[in-house]
Amino acid sequence: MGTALVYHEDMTATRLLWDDPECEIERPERLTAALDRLRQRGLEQRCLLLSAREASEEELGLVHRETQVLGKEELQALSGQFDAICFHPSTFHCARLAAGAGLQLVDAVLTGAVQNGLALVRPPGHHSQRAAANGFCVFNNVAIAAAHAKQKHGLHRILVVDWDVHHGQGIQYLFEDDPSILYFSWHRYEHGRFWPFLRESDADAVGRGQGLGFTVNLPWNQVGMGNADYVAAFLHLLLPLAFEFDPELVLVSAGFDSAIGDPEGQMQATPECFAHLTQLLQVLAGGRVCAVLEGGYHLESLAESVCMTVQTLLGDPAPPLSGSMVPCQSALESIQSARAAQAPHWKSLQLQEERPPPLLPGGPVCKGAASAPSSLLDQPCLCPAPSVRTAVALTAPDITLVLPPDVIQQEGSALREETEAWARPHESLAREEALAALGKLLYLLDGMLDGQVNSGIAATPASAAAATLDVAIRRGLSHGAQRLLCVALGQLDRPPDLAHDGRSLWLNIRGKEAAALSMFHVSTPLPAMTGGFLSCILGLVLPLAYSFQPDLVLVALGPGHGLQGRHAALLAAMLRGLAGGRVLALLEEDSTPQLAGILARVLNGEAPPSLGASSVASPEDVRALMYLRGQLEPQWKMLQCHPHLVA
Ligand code: X5A
Ligand code: ZN
Repeated sequence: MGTALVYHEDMTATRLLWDDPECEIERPERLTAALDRLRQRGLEQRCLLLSAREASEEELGLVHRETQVLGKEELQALSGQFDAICFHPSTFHCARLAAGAGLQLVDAVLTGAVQNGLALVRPPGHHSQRAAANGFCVFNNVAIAAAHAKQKHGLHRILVVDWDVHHGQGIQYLFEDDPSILYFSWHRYEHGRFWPFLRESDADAVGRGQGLGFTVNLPWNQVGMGNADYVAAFLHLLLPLAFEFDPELVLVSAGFDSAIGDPEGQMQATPECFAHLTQLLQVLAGGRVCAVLEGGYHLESLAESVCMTVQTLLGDPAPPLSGSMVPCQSALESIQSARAAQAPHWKSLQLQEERPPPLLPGGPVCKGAASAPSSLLDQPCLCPAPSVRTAVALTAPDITLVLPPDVIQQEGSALREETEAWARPHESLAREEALAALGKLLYLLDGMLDGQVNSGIAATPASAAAATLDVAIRRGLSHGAQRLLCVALGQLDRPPDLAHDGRSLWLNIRGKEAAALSMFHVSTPLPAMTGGFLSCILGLVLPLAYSFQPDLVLVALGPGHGLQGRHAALLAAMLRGLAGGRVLALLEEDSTPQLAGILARVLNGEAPPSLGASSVASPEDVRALMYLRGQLEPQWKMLQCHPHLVA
């Protein structure tokens, strides 16, 4: 449905007219550098370009008490009345354009003209308050957009994700008693020693009155937070609440001063991390994501991070994250204290916050290697952009299968002789239909391993699902995959003679018990309800996957998988964040065209349908999850959300 890019050159006009070391970083080049890079990458050309308009007095009045227009001579005097503000004669025009850009973006998304978008604006907005400019911000662009989405589009639940490195106290103040706006902010805090030095930026500020629990602060008490810390914050704090909240729209206060190189933030997250954060948000609200630029003062880092965000909004898979995925102790302390502060207000956190017994009686004990071989984790994943994003290789191409125009139905098959050689060890693959399906799968898998195709779907005959998956794993490992993640649903056993060399991680989701037979061999029951399914994905599957850092993902829906279509779509959408989106889904031959269709669209970058208000996880589901986390946390560090569990 497309991505909007909202911009107006006039927003480069406001600039510093006198010496002020605090304000000088908020420069016009921030916008031009980002835009130039978007052009260079061919990303601007793929967007629907919208020329920003000025917000009206009435629209500004949704959030602000009064606006004044001043003569130049008064500007410096006026600036002095605020914290970190330097006005320019063009400031008011720019600020009205910035607010207007946010409104246009929300209108474009909520009228269905586009699926999502980014507004590239100056001045930023999230520090601005009802009657005070603050921290380079004049009007609160995102707050105005949120109020407008409620008032003009009748929305009832809006999630605001503020990934800027500063606390958007302006947004917090404006909505602290409003349960229709869930405001999440992480920010450099250093126990209150970082600007804006507010007590109410800490984790225990959770909103007031009706809005209790709808303000979520995650203060970072150290600098240097990186990819693992940011992804852990999303998996263990933001996303559980966001799914429970079930937003109709996601607004992002998209500041990139939280990226590596920024002089304000002093953090370590690489630009690719913003592709992951964006992708993780796209599973909410049917993919209606509106990002509005806030801070970001290192031009190179800003430009790259903006490209990563736009690229992901356009549906491209996120590049793999670099560096080891181990959250630091200070990050875990912060995440834990925010979870504890929010637990009284959110069902999805309650059960998990009560520490369960460490072991289930009689459960097997993890006897894996002490840690993942670091040599394996250090190898870079080479994932050049494939020419085909998604290919579907079904045995009997189904004419009722409606696919987006850029998803291709693969006709090709691997050579007969080669297919037979791979099939030979398996009796169940001897039949003609099984061989035909295998030939198609091998052809598709080779296309993916060669880098021509990014993701795909292949069919497996019901009688040969396990054997087909076995061949796919072996073929993947012998033809270039360094680390293969296999998520197997239903009656599929781990191939018995698959090597325990750390190159494959097997996760089976199906009935019965939770067991970690080794750190590379995990099995967990399929939760019956949406709430349990979500905690399984966010609390187990994704942390394992992000820790393992695979370069190929197989998702197999085997016999009796029992997965609902919308759950399968969510799982596929989220696994697409791994391995540069190199995900192969294996479906049973008699799966419905609807299931194949929804998976194809999701693998191709479309948003999964929203799950709606979700049920709570059952106590048994939570128990299974907590047990596995206890077993596996020492090895797979992204599972951690409690600092004291680590030696
Ligand atoms: C939007 C933004 C930062 C203000 C810092 C003042 N403002 N020292 O990043
Ligand atoms: Zn900032």
